[in-house]
Amino acid sequence: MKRRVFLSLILGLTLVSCEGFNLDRFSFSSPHSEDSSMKTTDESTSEPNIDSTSISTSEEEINSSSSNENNSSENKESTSSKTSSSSTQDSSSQVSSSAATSSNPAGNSSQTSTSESLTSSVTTSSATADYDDLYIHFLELGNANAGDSVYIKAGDTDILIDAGSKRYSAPTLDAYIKKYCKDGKLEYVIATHAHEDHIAGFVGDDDNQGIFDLYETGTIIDYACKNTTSQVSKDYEAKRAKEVEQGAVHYTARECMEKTNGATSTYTLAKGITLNILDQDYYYKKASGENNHSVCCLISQGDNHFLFTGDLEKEGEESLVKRNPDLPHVRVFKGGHHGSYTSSNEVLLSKVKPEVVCVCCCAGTSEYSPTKDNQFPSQDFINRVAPYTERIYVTSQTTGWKTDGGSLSSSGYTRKSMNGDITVTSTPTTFEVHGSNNDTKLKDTEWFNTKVTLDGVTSQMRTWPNVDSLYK
Ligand SMILES: [Ca+2]
Ligand SMILES: [Zn+2]
Repeated sequence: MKRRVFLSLILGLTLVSCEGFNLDRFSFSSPHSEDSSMKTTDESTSEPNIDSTSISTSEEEINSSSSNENNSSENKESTSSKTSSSSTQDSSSQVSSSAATSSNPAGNSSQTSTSESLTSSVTTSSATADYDDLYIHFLELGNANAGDSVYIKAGDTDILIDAGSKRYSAPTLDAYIKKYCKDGKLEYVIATHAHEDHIAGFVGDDDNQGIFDLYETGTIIDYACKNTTSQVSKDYEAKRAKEVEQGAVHYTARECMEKTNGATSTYTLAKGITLNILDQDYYYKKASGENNHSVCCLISQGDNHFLFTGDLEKEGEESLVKRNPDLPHVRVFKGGHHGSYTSSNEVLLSKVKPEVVCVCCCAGTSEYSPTKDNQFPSQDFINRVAPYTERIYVTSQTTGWKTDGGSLSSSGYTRKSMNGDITVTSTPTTFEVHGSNNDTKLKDTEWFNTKVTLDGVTSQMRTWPNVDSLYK
């Protein structure tokens, strides 16, 4: 018993330490820093176009909520929005341009393993019969805000990594997920960190039931530490506790690594398909914000590995690489932190050499930053990814920009699909990536190539660096 008391004390101290940090929400080094504190544009309908009424509403909201972290105004706006997603699990037949690779040219999948957690995922391919089907869907969220939600179908198992971007995103997520999840149960849920744009959809609001209301959940894995005291994070944790009361099990990423309270780091999702929770430093110590607390994981099927790091930033990526020396080459990497310059650093990219990078964001949204250079996906992110792959895909984009001196105007633009809902179809040795809207690479999209004039200087939104990409 003494040991238990001691452990409780240690745990308590750890939690206090994690809770005690003050987040600088407006720090420019972390443009996507917190919740809806810089919220600008909301959409009230499922239509991509924002009418002038909703724009003026959101302008008012900007002024009133700019320093309101716990914001009660966390948008209770009702929406019946459903995305116009047309993608289905058979959608691979719709599109032809994306490559299906059958080799592993940059692969380093036969590393000597020092990390137990990855050992089981580093396999060589064998007969397809040994594997269930695997589909990974990067979801478009139905609004012009950055946020993550990745729905995965592995055999009969349903996995959801994050439920962004707003509370009112929940109906959009539900409309998509229920097309594939036929038993009403998400066997695995991962909430990477405590930011609104990753957890709000689990919660919902008075007008929109959240994912936790709509689905039974099996195993919930989430962040070991948080700094924020935001209402949405409290609401998330309260609803998570309710799920546990109703039979779900909950583990923090730290418990997964330490294999305590029944947790483990490797989960078999379906035949030949595993989920590995990846270790990193900020499961154990406080970070200067939520992002570095992100739960990181690898999903593997034969030679195919898929990496998800939430909003992990540079220090976290460095620790991830250090703690996972056998991190394999990955087919697809979810672009870190919505394509922010803070993430997808060379230290990680050089290790995993992604063939495809999928970015969950609304390209160009001024939600977190009014300046062109800092909007997602950032030029720095593009410059760093380009040597590895031209195949960067982004869910949504903004169009119709107005300028305001040196900045893009925070209102007046509209959202439309870029690639749309992006679906990865994996077999043990091949994979395909297709968007529900199109398969256009980021560098060829409308947003990327749009010219804007800021402070008298005209330039494209983004430029593609003069490099020879490993993957075209
Ligand atoms: Ca299920
Ligand atoms: Zn985020």
